Parts: sequence; structure tokens; C-alpha cells
Amino acid sequence: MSVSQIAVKSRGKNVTSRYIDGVVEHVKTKNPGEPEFHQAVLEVLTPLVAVLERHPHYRTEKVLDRLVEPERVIVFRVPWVDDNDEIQVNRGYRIEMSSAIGPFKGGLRFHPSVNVGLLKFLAFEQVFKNALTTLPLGGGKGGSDFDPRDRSNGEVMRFCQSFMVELQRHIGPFTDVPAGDIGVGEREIGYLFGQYKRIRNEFSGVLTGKGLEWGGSMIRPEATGYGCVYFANDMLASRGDDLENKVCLVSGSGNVAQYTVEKLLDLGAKPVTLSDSHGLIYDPNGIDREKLAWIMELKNVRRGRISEYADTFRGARYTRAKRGTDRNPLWAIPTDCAFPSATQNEISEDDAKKLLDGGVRLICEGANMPSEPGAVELFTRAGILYGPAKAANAGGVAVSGLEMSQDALRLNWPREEVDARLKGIMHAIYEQCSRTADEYGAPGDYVVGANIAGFVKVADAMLDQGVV
Ligand code: NDP
Ligand code: 2IT
Repeated sequence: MSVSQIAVKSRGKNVTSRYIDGVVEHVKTKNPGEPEFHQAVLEVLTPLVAVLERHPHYRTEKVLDRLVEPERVIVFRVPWVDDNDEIQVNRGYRIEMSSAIGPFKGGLRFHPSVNVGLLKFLAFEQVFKNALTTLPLGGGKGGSDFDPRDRSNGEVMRFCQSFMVELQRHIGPFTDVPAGDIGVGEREIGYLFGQYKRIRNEFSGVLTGKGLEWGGSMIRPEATGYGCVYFANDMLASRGDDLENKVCLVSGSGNVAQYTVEKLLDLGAKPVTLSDSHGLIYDPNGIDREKLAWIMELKNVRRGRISEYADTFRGARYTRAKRGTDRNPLWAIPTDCAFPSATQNEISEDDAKKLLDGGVRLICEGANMPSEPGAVELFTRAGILYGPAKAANAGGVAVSGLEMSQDALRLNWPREEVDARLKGIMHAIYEQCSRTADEYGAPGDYVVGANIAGFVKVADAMLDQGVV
């Protein structure tokens, strides 16, 4: 869009809204074909009107223009040899978005859908999420279009080693500290860490999500799911409610989904669904601890499909994933609470309508940007409790920050201590979101609260450090 087109579109708006519109349009022009990045920028910047009006120096100092431009984008070739002696070539990335408040920090995603725009969205979100954790963490994200599913351990190891041959030039415990995300769990972190250590001859906290015996932290595997449920509990408490006996829909069946279910059970709720990219299971009797242990073995050891659940447990139903508007039938099941924990844009506007029709009272996002903009608008308008990803799923990166602290101190805190710190951090995030929403005249709107609170911390650090 040209400058004059932007001017026409913005006619009648005040200078702040015109500035934000201009930045958004500039991002679209400069980053064509990256719809998820455009969506994330729009979602973060839109609620900032109020704070920019109150503090115009953020506009005059062009803070938004600087924030939407990554500090560095690294793209590289990842060649490796598969089990059939065939040469494979993937593409690797690391987006170093902002180091305003600490070293770049964020996960690595291995999934065929990975591209530079998807990772820019995740890195952009990560900047504000990490600011909310109260810890000194900048924001970044990386990964590859490599698909670890259906690959042997040997293939995954050779891929990870080749990926790290290049990535190691750009990361370090004081520079950029990657972790896991979709397709990157403890196995992949192990292979990546081993190769980094070999090349650099250095045993350091360069990655988080490490194994407990070699520098990892207690509670890091559990942290995102547990933290998300702690956040949900804080939201419910604001209305004098709790999770006891609440029916809960959970999507996905990976790291975040599994530990969301575990903490829901601890707090007396009744999780009834899980899914993977092939379909969903609905168990009206509830997924109990025994069933969860079976799922963990299925997904983390045997690496099988969730459909097997319905063949194993009586009363459970399996539905294959569909395409089109009805692509995720999971959200049509009547429920009290929903914990989307699979991937971005998994809740469409249509799904949101079904959730509301089914009586949902709380949405708490374990996945990053799981709700499309139309869905977010419906949740907000309905006045239900809605915990946006950058607040609700910050427990994972928060415990990554605690892992960095333990690595630096060369000691391990016990499980109870890390869990107590996680709970404290999630409560602090909840308080920041709630207080900031009040301050800006939007009580109970955690989208406004999370975006403004995260932004202010990063923006002030940028202003303190000059034009860099
Ligand atoms: P995992 O790889 O452990 O699990 C991902 C799950 O989501 C799998 O069940 C997978 O199914 C499903 N899934 C992935 N992509 C799709 C898709 N395009 N359509 C349908 N289902 C899909 O990843 P995590 O649990 O770690 O991550 C889940 C979400 O949580 C992501 O959005 C991630 O960014 C976010 N997150 C993760 C954190 C962490 O610490 N791990 C921290 C904060 C957020 P299948 O196996 O069939 O592909
Ligand atoms: O999206 C996320 O916050 C993560 N994948 C975790 C990042 C981290 O550095 O622990």
C-alpha cells in the first residue's frame, strides 16, 4: 500500500492510530507473503493506541518501527544423509528479534510448515511474552522445515548435528539461547547440545530444556502446561470460581497438552479431549491419570497416533481431522473451559461461535496464537475469561529462564522450588495483565493488559539504550 493510500484509509483517525496503521502497512509491504507475521503485528499493535496516546514519545522515537524489524535474520542450508543414503536438504532459520531486555530467547520448531514468516510471528510474540515473565530475556525463534515425525533416531540426530554446525556460530549463553517448540523435545535438544559442545568445546547453558542430568531444570517439561493452568486458575479466581469439576477441552497431544491435562487433574477438573494432526479423541468419561500415562508412552516413546486411544479405552470416540470451516470438530463439544495446545490459528471464528454456543466460560491459550482474529473478537465481546498466549503460555520460557539461572550458578533447585517460582511468575504475569487492563480502562481484558505491559517494558529498555 502506498503512503497516499494509507493516508486515505486513515482519514478521520488521530495521529496515533494513523501511525499504527502506517507501521502495519509498512510491515505488510516489506514482508510480503508472511500472513502470520502480519496477523501477530496487527494483534500486538492494535491495543497499543491507548499507551501511545498517553506517552507520545513512543511514537516520536519510532519505537514500533524499530520493534517490527528483527535485529537479525539468519537463514542457512542444512544438508544431511537419510537412512537410505539419500542426500536431503532442509532450510534452517534463527530470527533474532529483540535483545532489548536480555539475550535472544525462544524455541526451535521443526515442522514442514516452517518458513521465515511463521518464525517472525513466533519471534515477535516471544519478545512481549518474555518481557511479561519478569526475567531478563530478549526474544527470538528458529527452526527448520525438517519433519522429525516418521524419521529414525539416527536421522533426527544427523539432522540436528548438521543444523547445529551452522547455528552454533550465532548462539551462546550470553547471546541467544534456543529451546524446544513443536517437533523439538528433549531428544532433539540432546542431539543439538551434544554437537554444540563438541564444536565449541564448551559445556554451558546455551540451550534450555536439557536433560536433568546434564544441566536441565526440574519442571521445565511440565512448565508450559502447568503455567497455563495456573493462569486459568487465577482468571477463574477473579470471578470467585475454580477448576473443580470443570469439563475441559484440550487440543494437541504433545508437550503442552500432556502437562495441561496433568495439572487439570491435580486441580479437580475433567479433561475430555486431545488431538493430533490426524484427528481428535473425545472421552466423555474423562482422561484420568492412568490414561494420561498411556498417552505419554504412546506419544513420547512409541511416537504413535492419538487414534489408538479410542481402540484402547471404552467409551472414547475418534474423529478424523477435516478440511474447510468445520476442520476442527473438537471445538463443537459443549464445555466449560478450552485449552488450545496444538498450533496457530486452530480456532476459527466459526469454532469460536460453537464454543460460545456450547457454554464455554474460559479460553486459556497453551499454543501460540491459536485463535484467529475473528475468534478473539468474539471471546472479548462475549465477556468470557480469555487468556492470550503471550501471558498464558509464558510458563515454559519462564522456567527456561530459571534453567539459565541454575546453569549460571552451577546448581539445581529442587522440584518444589522451581514449581513455586513458576506459580509465582504466572501470578505476577496475571497481576500485570489485570492491573494494566484496569489502568487503560479495559478491566478484565487480558489482551489489552498483556500487550501493553509487555510493550512498555521492552520500549523503555530500547529508549534507555539509544538508537541501536
Ligand atoms: P509438540 O511437538 O510436543 O506437540 C504438538 C502437538 O500439536 C502434536 O499433538 C501435533 O500433532 C499437534 N500439531 C502440531 N501442528 C499441528 C497442525 N498444523 N495441525 C494439527 N495439529 C498439529 O509441541 P508443543 O506441545 O511443544 O507445542 C504446542 C504449541 O504450544 C505450539 O503452538 C507451541 O508454539 C506452543 N508452546 C510451546 C512451548 C513449549 O515449551 N514447548 C511453550 C509455549 C508455547 P502431530 O504430532 O500429529 O503433528
Ligand atoms: O513459545 C515458547 O515460549 C517456547 N517454545 C518456549 C521457549 C523457551 O525458550 O523456552
